[in-house]
This record gives sequence, C-alpha cells and structure tokens, in this order.
Amino acid sequence: SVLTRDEVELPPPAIDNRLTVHPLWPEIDRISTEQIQAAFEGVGGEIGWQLFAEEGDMRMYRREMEVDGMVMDPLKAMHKVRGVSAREMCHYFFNPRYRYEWETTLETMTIVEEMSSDALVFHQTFKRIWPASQRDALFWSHVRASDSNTYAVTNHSTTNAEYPANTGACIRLFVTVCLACRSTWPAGEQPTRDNITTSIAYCSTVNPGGWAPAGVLRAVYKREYPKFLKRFTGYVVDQCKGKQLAL
Ligand code: 18C
Repeated sequence: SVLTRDEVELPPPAIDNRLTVHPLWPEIDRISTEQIQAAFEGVGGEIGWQLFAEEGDMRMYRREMEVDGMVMDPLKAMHKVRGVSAREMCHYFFNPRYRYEWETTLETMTIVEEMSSDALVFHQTFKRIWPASQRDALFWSHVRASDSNTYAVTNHSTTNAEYPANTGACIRLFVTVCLACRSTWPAGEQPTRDNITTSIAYCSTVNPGGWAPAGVLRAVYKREYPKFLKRFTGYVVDQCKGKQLAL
C-alpha cells in the first residue's frame, strides 16, 4: 500500500544510525534515558509534589524550588487520552511542521540542525511577559521508542556558536522537557481508535536564565502548563480523526 506523508515521518521504531555517530549522542542518550525513567515514576509517595491543577484525567504537580532567588519549579503532569497512540502523540510533539498550530507561547522557531530523522536542534523565541525581558531557547529534541507501545520526546538545552546566548534582546532560558507516552488496550483485543488509551507523563524544568519576578513567573506557570497540555492533546485527537491508527 502507498504510505501517506504522515506515515513516512512517524517517529522511527528504532534509533536512527545517523544519530549514534553524532557528537551529542552520548549526552542525548543519557539524558533521554534518565528523563523517560523519571517521567514514568509516580508522584504519589514523593515528598514535596503539590497538585496545582486537575481537570478530567489531567493532573499537574509542581515542586517549589528556587536557586539564587530564581524560580525553577519542576513540573510533572499526568494525563490520559483516548483514541490516539503514543507514537502519534510523540509525532505531533516532535515534528516542527505542526508546532505553531499547538504551541501558543512561541514567537519564532528555527531548525538549527537536523541530526537525524529522530533528532533536531531548535532555536525558539517566546512571547514576552511584561515586565521581564523576552526569552529564547536553544535545545536538542529527540524522539524514541522504548518498546512498541511506548514513545517519548526529550528536549534539552544545548549551545551553538552561531546562536550565542544573551547577545540580542533575548535572555536565554534553559529547559529540560520530557513527554513520555504509553498506549494500552483491553487484553485479547486488537488496538483500534475506539479502545486505545494513551497515558502521558510530561515533565518540565525551566530555568528562566535571568531575573524574573517570582510571582509573575508562578502565575504564568499555573496558567500556561494546563493550557498547553489540554490544547496539545486536543490537537492530536483532532488531527488523528479519520486517519488510520499508527502504532
Ligand atoms: O514543551 C513544550 N513545548 C516544546 C516545544 O516548543 C518545548 C518548549 C520548551 C520551552 C518552555 C519554556 C517556555 C517559556 C515561555 C515563556 C513565555 C511564555 C509566554 C506566554 C504568554 C502568552 O519543550 C510546551 C511548553 C509549555 C510552556 C508553558 C509555560 C512555561 C512557563 C515557564 C516560564 C519561564 C520563563 C520565564 C520568562 C519570564 C517571565 C516572567
């Protein structure tokens, strides 16, 4: 059968060989492995995680953390989405073609490097939040399968001589994000759009990189993270409607 454009570009089921010879590979492999493992660990017994948003199956927790007066609260969110697979979720999160359609904090996005089919480097600028300076970020993004039902995207800040930090209007922020997804369906059945459920764990730590008023920052967190996760998952469900389930 003829493959559609989407099917060709779905996250590969195994690591792309081109990535494993890239100078960043050891770092990408180590951080992705750590992040994916941490994402699937619960927040239940852990001290310090406080629930700050809850809606339907979505739960968001944060841990208050300040380093030299700068807010760096780690965030952890759990969600369950019916009718889409882990691979589809990660496809829409990783592939830059869709990013402006769901990412509302974005001002500009540039692909700095295409390392392989499963790893890219991005430069992004974000909308300015008054009264702080505008922020930008430079990060690698890697999508991988852990097994046939589990896919994850990890984003982590990096450097590039052609994109130096803090030279223009923007302050460089530092980010570590992981979107880890696992699909399940009733035992003994074939997976379909009607019986598949994907559990999502989204973890994020953003270091604002320079002064930002703590109160404003925490208010932005509280508003923007739930908005992002609801909008992104809704977007993926809409995009997948009428398309064949991709496992
Ligand atoms: O993970 C997400 N998106 C990925 C693809 O873009 C990628 C992005 C990571 C960057 C996250 C940092 C975003 C900072 C945005 C600041 C400006 C927001 C403006 C909003 C106003 C309309 O991994 C989804 C990311 C969802 C982001 C939620 C917001 C997080 C807020 C963190 C604030 C820290 C910035 C400090 C700026 C100073 C503000 C006083």
